[in-house]
Amino acid sequence: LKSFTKYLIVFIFAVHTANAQNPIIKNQFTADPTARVFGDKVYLFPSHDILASPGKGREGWFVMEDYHVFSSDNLIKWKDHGVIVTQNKVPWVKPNSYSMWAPDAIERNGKYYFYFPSTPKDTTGGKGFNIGVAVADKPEGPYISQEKPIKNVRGIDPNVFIDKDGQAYLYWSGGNIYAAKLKENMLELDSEPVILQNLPTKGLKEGPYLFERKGIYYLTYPHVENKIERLEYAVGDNPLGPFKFTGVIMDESPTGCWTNHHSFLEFKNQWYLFYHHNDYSPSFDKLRSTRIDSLFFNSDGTIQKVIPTLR
Ligand code: FUB
Repeated sequence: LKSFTKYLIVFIFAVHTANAQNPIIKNQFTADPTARVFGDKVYLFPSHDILASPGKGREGWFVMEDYHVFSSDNLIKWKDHGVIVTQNKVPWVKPNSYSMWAPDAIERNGKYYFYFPSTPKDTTGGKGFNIGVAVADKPEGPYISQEKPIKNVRGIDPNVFIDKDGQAYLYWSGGNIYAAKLKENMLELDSEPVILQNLPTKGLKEGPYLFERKGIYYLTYPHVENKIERLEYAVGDNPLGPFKFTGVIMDESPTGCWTNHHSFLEFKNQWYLFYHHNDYSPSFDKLRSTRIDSLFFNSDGTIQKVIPTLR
């Protein structure tokens, strides 16, 4: 009986530990996760949900003032390197606008480029969001923000991709999914923005993420048909498409978190899907937490649907 009890305790702990891995950051809310491998570690660049309070953001809406970066060498233990960019220190961001939405980051020639959307002080180009860049010599910073946002880009949710030939692309959303080439300096567009074609004509509000595997370019995005986002993908044979709708990566949350925002990562020969859910805030879906699940491809390159383990 004694050894059975011991076995039971070990079993319960093992099950608890396995389940306890999601959400992965437990001491603060983290949404819109982009993860990148830099050196031998994974760096996580999420956005940072906080609760509105008097004078701080809009009640019932997204409230986000800064970004942290986290790193891990095993995807289980994460180190918080602290705040890397904060709204009131970015020259072009409207002070106290609490709209530091979904970011992305990439390395080029030994520099780290952090892309983030926010609402600008200067609204002569119209209302809405711009996308800015902050640059660092190390993934954990310090990051120095550019004086102005990227010219000719209006919208949210930047995603950056560097192709095998060295050409970099910026993707973002604003009703449709847009893309343009980036110059070698990673700070300016090198082509006119285009709307990516053959995608759903409605419900493509945000969160594009493009990656390449074995010559297939995967354009992945949340698609909302009935209030809650479903992760889908389309494939093409070059970074600007045309793309062909191919399938669903993750169904709508059954527990009602409206947004889902994701990125893909290959680390130590395994692919992962990073995404978010409101695990720690079941009754308010704008306080979200980062989750990870393993992801598998079929031999024809199609993606197997990821079933999250939601409570
Ligand atoms: O986090 C704020 C917004 O919600 C993001 O920019 C979208 O992708 C959605 O997750």
